[in-house]
Amino acid sequence: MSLPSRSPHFFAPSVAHSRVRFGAPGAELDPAGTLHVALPVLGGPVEETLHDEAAPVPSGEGFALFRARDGLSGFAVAADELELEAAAADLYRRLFVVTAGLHLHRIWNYVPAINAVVDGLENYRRFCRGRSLAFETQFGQQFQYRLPAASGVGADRGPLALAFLAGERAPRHFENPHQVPAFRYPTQYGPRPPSFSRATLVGEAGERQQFFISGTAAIRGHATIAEGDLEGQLACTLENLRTISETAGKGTDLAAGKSHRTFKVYLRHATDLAPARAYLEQHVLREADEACYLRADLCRADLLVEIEGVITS
Ligand code: 3EB
Repeated sequence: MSLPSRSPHFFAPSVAHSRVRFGAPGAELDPAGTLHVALPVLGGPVEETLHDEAAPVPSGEGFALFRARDGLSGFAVAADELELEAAAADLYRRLFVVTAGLHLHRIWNYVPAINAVVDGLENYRRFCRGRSLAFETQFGQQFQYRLPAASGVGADRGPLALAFLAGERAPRHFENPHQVPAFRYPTQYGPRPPSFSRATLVGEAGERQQFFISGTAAIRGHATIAEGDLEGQLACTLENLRTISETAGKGTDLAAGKSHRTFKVYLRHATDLAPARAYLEQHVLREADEACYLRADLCRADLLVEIEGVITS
């Protein structure tokens, strides 16, 4: 296995950062190495760094790619005119080209008009069908075992955009025993299920580990819990975060005190910021943690909040 061919830039002294920047008017790649996405920032940092000592790598697939010591990061934005299912299938096909020979570690999906229904099918479900078929085409029937942690959230403006981390290290993927794996959700949630695992762990015990927790919400089995009740959804989401952390060997305290932790909190209603922040500061966040609050529509119309984490130890 090897990273994509070394570019002439690889040894250049200029060091790039690959980042996602929130609060933009629409999805856009800028040549300096930033993916801009249209999620309003409610609180916390406006940017998320994927790699901060990276070298740009040329890509023939419309991806901005960055090679760093521990892997490859990159972004792409779909063509504006593509229907969402076709856009998802095309973005993922290109993703598999640029990450050939590597393992996918983490994916973020930014889906415009995520809850809009187009020709009788919700956009998120269209996106899921395109993504799932692309994974199956690439990896065959067993593709479920290769799905990395992901988030799939709404953006106020498109086009569809994606950010990823990949690398040579083989990841381990985890499921939450209290949740049906998303890749096995029944068809009441859409014709093809979402394609992600609940968490992905990269690195062996005793060495540097990155623990990626997917977007996590108030879902038990496959049902949404505490409809219309922010505090009830926060409590269920937090239990799910603790369970997936325990399942991956990181403890129910989400490795508090032993790790660098960053959380992103997606809120459907900007007016939920104050109560959500107060709840999380009381129940999970520590002084040393980074937390970013973003306004986003979520993949089920009845979800008010979704939380993801990156825990590095
Ligand atoms: C859920 O548990 C909530 O479509 O990539 C969370 C994380 C969710 C990732 C995705 C969707 C995605 O089903 C939604």
